[in-house]
Amino acid sequence: MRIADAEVIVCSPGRNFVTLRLTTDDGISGLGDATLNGRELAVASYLNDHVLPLLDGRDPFLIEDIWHFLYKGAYWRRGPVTMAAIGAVDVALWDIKGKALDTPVYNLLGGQAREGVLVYGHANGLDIDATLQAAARYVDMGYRAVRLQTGIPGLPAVYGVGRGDLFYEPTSQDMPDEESWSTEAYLHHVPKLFAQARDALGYNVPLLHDAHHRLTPIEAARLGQRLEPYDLFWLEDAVPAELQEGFRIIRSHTTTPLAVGEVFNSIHDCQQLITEQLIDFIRATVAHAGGLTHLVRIAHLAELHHVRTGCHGPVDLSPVNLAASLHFGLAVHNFGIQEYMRHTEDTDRVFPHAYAFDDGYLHPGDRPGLGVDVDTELAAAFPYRRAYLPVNRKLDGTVHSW
Ligand code: EZ4
Ligand code: CO
Repeated sequence: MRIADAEVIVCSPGRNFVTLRLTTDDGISGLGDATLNGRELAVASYLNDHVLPLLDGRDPFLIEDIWHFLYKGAYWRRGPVTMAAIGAVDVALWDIKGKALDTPVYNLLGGQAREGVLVYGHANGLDIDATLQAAARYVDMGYRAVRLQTGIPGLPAVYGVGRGDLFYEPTSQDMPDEESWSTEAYLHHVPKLFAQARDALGYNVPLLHDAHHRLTPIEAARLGQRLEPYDLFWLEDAVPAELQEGFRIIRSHTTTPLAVGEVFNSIHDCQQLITEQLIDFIRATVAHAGGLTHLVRIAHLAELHHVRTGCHGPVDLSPVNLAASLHFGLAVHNFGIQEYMRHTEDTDRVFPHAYAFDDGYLHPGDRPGLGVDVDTELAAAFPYRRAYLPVNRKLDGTVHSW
C-alpha cells in the first residue's frame, strides 16, 4: 500500500479548520487536524509546499519512520507550525492503519484501558451567579467535572467569559479584540468564585480553573494557597511555561494540583516539568504536539513521574483532533481527564463522527480508524476567513499574556 494522494482542506464552519486528508492507492483515506488558531494558513502552506511532496509513494504503515523523516529531515526542529504539520500527517497515518486493519485506533495504541474518557465542560459567566448557573446546567447535562471562569469586577472583558452559552471561544476578524487585565482584581475575586461554587455544588464535582498564563510564579503560589480549601481538580496555565523551573516556586508553596501545556509542541517543552514532578497534569494536544506518536511518548515519560494527561480539547481544533484525543485517552494508562467543548452544529455537520457523550464520559466509538469523516462539499460552503485570538493589556496599556 502506498500514499497516492494528499490534500489540505481549509474551511470555516463557524471557525477556521485545516484538515489533512491522505489517500492510499487502494482508496483508504485518513484524516489529521492541522489547525493552528489564528495562524492557520502557515500550516496549510507548510504542508502543501514542503511536506506533502515528500509523502507521495511512501508506505503509510511506516508511521515511526515517517515521523522522524519529517522531524529530523527538516533540520529545523520543533515549533508550532512544524509540529502541527507533522502531527496532522501522523494522525492521518494512524487513521489509515486502523481502517486498513479494520480496527479502531485505540486498539493500535494498546487497547481500551477504561470504559470511557472522563471530560470536563466549561461554565462561564459575566459574574459569579451566572457562572454557577452555567455550572449547574453542565451538572444537569451529566458532566462529572466543570471548569469555572468568571468576569472580574472592574475589567470589561477577560478570558473565559464570552457569549455565556455552550459555545464560548473568542475569535475576531480584521483585528484582534483587546481584553483588559488586573492581577490584583483577579486574585481578589477568584477565591470568592470557588467558595460560592462549593456552597452551591458541594464537594463531589471536580472543579477546574484556567489562569491563562497571566500570573507570575509567586502570584500563582498565592492563588493556589487561597484555593486549597476548595479542592480544585487543577489550576491550569498559572504562568507561561517557557521557564520550566519557574514552577518550582509555585510547587513549593501550594498543594493545589497544577496543569499546563496546551501551547507546548514537543516533549522538550515539558521534560523538566515532568521529571521534577512540578506539575500534575500535562495538557499537550494531539494536533499541536506532533500527533499520537509523539503524545504517547510524552504520556509514557509522564507516567514514570506521577503526571497524568489532561489534553487540551478546544473548539478551535476540529472533531478530527477530538477523536484522536479520545482514542489516546481511552488507551493510555495515565489518562487524567479530557477537555470537551461542544462544536457548533455546522462543524459537526462538516465532520460527521462516531464519538458520543454519555453520562460524563466520551467514547470514540468502534468504527475502524478514528471514526471521523469530512464532507468536502459542505466544507466548501464555509470558506476561510482570517481570524485572530484576542490580545490582552494591563490597565495601564501594557501588553500582557492572553
Ligand atoms: O484559549 O484553545 O483551556 N482552554 C483554553 C482555550 C485556548 C484556545 C486558544 O486557541 O485555554 O480556550
Ligand atoms: Co487553557
